[in-house]
Amino acid sequence: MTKQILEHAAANGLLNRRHLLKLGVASIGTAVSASALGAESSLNFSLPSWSRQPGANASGYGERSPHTDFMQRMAGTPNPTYPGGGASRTPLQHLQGTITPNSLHFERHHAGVPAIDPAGHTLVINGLVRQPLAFRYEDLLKYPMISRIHFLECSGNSGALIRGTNGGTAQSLHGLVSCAEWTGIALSTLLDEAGVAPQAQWLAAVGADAASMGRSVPINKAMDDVMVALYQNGEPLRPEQGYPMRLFVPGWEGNISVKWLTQLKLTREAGQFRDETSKYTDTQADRSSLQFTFPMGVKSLITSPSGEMSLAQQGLYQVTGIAWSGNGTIRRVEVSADGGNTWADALIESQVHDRALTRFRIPWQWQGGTAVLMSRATDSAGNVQPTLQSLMARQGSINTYHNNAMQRWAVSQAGEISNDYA
Ligand SMILES: Nc1nc2c(c(=O)[nH]1)N[C@H]1C(S)=C(S)[C@@H](COP(=O)(O)O)O[C@H]1N2
Ligand SMILES: [Mo]
Repeated sequence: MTKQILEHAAANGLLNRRHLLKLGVASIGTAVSASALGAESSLNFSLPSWSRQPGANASGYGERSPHTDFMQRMAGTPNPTYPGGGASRTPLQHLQGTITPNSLHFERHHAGVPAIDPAGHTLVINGLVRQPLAFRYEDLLKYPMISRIHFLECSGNSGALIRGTNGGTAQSLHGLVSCAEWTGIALSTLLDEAGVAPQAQWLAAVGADAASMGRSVPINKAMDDVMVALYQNGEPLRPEQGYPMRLFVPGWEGNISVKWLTQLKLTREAGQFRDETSKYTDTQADRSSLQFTFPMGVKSLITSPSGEMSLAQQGLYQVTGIAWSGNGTIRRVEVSADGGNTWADALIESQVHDRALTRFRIPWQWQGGTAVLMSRATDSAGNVQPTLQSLMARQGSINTYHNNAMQRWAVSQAGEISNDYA
């Protein structure tokens, strides 16, 4: 056994599938031997309290176990000069799989969450169309719907790394990404009904929140795979995610998926909204700005072990994380435990969906020394996740949007894990 453990797939303890199978789960579980369950101790075996009486009754709407209440979104402190403005972040380090529970989906609001009564909400399609249309929520429910599993990521996610932040967790540094099954109406269905005029090149999407947040979507994308989403993981959208309806623009920066959607206006030119001029533009080192950087780059992140966790003892750990790309599926994730000197292929352990979170895992034998854990994803278009240095060499340090660089997690001699800003 020891011999196999030491035959590493890469330097510093990463193990491949063969080693994993040989190690088995016996090395983690508490061994239960015949002697431990001898005649006397089995007589003393007592039922836990929850097994001795009936539990709670069935309920109308489920609650999680109180033992998991520590899994919370991390919301910033409210700012009186920016009422309702802010974000909350998904606790990536506590989650497994690829779907974010609705209650833990990240939030980004520019003027808080409007309390919309669907009976009083309207979606209007106007501008360069043959026939302007207005839909009530009830009308939209009658259309055929599609369901797609996609990530949503704010382009400001991970921006702290470019600002040179020390410390932090997977959640505080990278928690502005989540993934859900979105169900709604293909936007092309509604646009075809309105009849898009040939001159229409853009679609201005506006929300019903007090920010009247608007974004411009190129008509080709709008007709391709954009949807008016009504459901999130099978239930109506949460108010935080845009109830009763939002635009959902697969693979593109989160800001363009306009929540509380109330207007779609077809136009010749882009609307030049605040959030595509003064915000969400990528200012380069020479102070020129790139406008409309839409797809989110290929990215991955080790979620466990990760920042501010500690390794209690030497031995086997499951290094696990998420990978995603706005340009297709995840083809490969490599993991390094020595800061990028050597790499081993991680196992892809979830279904691989287009522009969705994908779960990777690789066993790692920590032998007590210092280590730097990092992951590197490659997508189906052949894009490879960059290092932070190469990303900053390319885009400078003024722009903190669209950071898809690799995260380095340093492991100290004592097993403490921290954000290694290097
Ligand atoms: N109407 C409206 N739409 C909006 C926003 C907003 O504040 N108002 N925030 C945007 C931003 S910046 C992001 S990243 C996503 C976040 O979606 P979520 O809160 O469902 O995670 O919604 C976008 N759509
Ligand atoms: Mo965002």
